Amino acid sequence: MQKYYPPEPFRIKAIEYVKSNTRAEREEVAEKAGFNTFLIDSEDVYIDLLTDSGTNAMSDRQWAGIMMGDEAYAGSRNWHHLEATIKELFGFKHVVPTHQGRGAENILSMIAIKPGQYVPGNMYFTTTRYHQESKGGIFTDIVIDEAHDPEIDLPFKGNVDLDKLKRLIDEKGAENIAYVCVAITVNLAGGQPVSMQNLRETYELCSRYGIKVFMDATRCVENAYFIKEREAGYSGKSIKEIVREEFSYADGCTMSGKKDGLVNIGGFLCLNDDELFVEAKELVVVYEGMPSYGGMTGRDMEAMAIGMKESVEDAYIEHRIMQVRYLGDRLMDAGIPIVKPVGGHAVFLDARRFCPHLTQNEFPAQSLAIQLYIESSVRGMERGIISAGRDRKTGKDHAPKLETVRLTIPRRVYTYKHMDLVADAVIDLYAQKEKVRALKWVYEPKQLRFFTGRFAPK
Ligand code: PM9
Repeated sequence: MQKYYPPEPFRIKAIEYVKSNTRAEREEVAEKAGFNTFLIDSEDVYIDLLTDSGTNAMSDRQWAGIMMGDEAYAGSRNWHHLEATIKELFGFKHVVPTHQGRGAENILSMIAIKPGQYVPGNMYFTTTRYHQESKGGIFTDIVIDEAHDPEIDLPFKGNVDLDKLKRLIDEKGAENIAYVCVAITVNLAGGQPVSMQNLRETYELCSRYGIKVFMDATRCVENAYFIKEREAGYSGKSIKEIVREEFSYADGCTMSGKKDGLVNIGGFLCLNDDELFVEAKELVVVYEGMPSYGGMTGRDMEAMAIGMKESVEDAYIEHRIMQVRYLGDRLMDAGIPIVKPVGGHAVFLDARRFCPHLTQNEFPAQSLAIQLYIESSVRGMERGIISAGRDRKTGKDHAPKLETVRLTIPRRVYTYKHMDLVADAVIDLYAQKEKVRALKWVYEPKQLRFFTGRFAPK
C-alpha cells in the first residue's frame, strides 16, 4: 500500500523553545526522579511524549476564544456555547461539565454502580477502573483476546467480544451488571479502534437485557477516523457524521477534553437518562463546581467548545493519525518490536521483545522508558505491570500481557522531523538494549502507583 503522510494542515504562529541537556545531566535527572519519567521536570525534556493529555497546541481561534471568557460564577455564556457544541456533536440529552475526564468517571461511577456489581469494559484504563472499583464495582475485561497480543494486526483491535459479554450477563444476571463501558479508542491496547458494527451490536445486546452502555469518549474522533478509513460504507461520510453515529449506540459518555477536545484542561459527562442527570448535577456541585462550569474557567470552556469543532475537521484528524503512523512505520521498517497496528494517539514499544533479557518483574517497560530518556531526552511512559497495579482483594500485581512503553504524540505540537529524531533514538537504543537494566521498587504508592512511584536499579 502506498504510504501517504500529509503535510501539516496549519502554519506555526507562536513557538516554544526547547533545549537538550547532556547525557550526564540526564543520568542525574533520572536518578533524582526515582527512574520514573512522570517525576522528571518538563524543562529537562527535549521531546515530550509522556502523554497526549492536556499537551495539545491550541489554534488562534481558541486563543481568541480565551479572551472571550465569561468568568461569572453561574450561567457563563461560555458554558452555553460548550453545552450546545457537545449536544450538536455527540447528540446526548444532558451534559455535566467536569474539570477533566476522571471527574466525570467519579460521578458516573457514583450514580451508576452499586457495590458488588460488575462493570464490563473493553480493557481497563487506570483512572476509569480506579473509580469503578472504589465505588464497589468489579471491572471485567471483555475486549477481544487479540487486543492483548502486540503482534496481531487487526483493523478493529479494540472491539468488544460479544460472546464474553453475553456469557458474563448470563452467568451473573443482568441486574448485577452496572453498565457496560466501551472505550473508543482503547488506550492501553495501543489506541486501537472499535468498529461501528461492534458498537451497534454491543448496544443491541445490552438493550435486550436492559443494560446501559456508557462510552469513554476520550479519543472518539480518532476512533471515527479509523471507521472512515477501514469500515465498509463509511469512506464517504464526514468525521462529524461518524462521531455522531458512534454515540447513537450509547446512553451517555465520559470525556477527557484534554485529548480529542484539543485543550489543556476540561472534561464532561453526558447522559440521556433524566433521573441520572439529576443525581449527577447534585454531585457535581460537591466535587467539581456549579453545573455551569464543573471546575473549568469560562475561558477553558470557550477553548474546548472551539477545539471540539476543530477536532472533527477532516484535514486535522487525517494529519493527526498519519503523523503517529509515520513514527510507527519508521520503527517497523527498522525491525523495532511495537504494538501492531499503530493506533490513534501513540506508538507503543513492546518491552518484552525489546528487552528479552528482563522478566516482567524486573519492570522492563519502566526501565526502557527511563533509559530512552537518558540516551536521547525523549520522554515516554510505562504502560505495563506498574500501570496495571495490584488486585484490590489479593494484593497481587496484575500482570498484563502488554508490557509497553508508550510514545504518545501531543496534537499539533511536533513535526515529522521530531518524529525522525524519536525514531532514530529508539533504533539506536535497540542496538544496545542491554543498557536497559532491571529495576526494583523504592516507594510504591497504594493508588495509581505509576504516577509517583520510585525505583532503583536492582
Ligand atoms: N489518559 C493518558 O496519558 C492521562 C492520565 S493517565 C497517565 O493516557 C482514558 C481512555 C484516558 C484518560 C486519561 C482518562 C482520564 C480517561 N480515559 O486525565 O482525567 O486515556 O482527563 O482523563 C491519560 P483525565
